[in-house]
Amino acid sequence: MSGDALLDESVTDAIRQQPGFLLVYKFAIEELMTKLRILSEEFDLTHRHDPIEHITSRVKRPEAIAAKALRRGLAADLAAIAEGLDDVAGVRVVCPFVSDVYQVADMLTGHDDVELLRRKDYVAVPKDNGYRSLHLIVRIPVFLSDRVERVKVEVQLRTIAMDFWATLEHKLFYKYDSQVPADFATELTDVAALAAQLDSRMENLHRRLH
Ligand code: 0O2
Repeated sequence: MSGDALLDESVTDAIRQQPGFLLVYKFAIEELMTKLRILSEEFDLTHRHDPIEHITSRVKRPEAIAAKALRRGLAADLAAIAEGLDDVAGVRVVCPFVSDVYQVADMLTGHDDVELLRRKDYVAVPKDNGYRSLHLIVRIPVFLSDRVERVKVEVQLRTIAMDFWATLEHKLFYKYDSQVPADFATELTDVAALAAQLDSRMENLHRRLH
């Protein structure tokens, strides 16, 4: 067995032997989801517009954590992984309009107990392949029976059009092992530009009504 495979296996074993490691990420997700649901319902009541279409979440699988830790050259221990990986817990917020993406991000990071560690705005500056989303790395306290743990969560905020593109691109190519053929890549980037146009036209309609 290669050194990499051994390292991979020792990380997945360590995670499995300590179920509490992933549990705090699950709790952090639950807290964030509650915050987002409250924002969604309250904003809808007061502004007659719900800025959240739907929310999904996931805790990364032990195998995927091990693979990313290996790619990042992290030590094969859980403390190094908790420190070095930002997306063990992930929440994806899909919004109707681009303005909602920023509004939800501002409302969430305005909470006293939500610490913003990093903000990557791939809406303002899309990735070369056309990927657009607003990424926040936040840290929130999880109150356990004997201690408080401050847990990192990656929050991805995007519109329905951005989600459509990213979901299908992920299925087609993201993490594609071979080189993506150039004409396919160009086609996908063109489609991303179309999705951006749709967002901008729908945003205009939304502004005219609100
Ligand atoms: P998965 O399978 O979705 O979990 P960095 O923190 O900047 O060193 P990292 O962690 O790659 O590097 O951060 P980045 O660029 O913010 O990407 C984090 C996540 O955003 C990815 O998680 C994807 O979910 C999503 N993402 C980023 N780029 C793309 C893209 O081009 N296409 C699609 N469909 N999704 C993208 P993972 O763990 O890479 O993947």
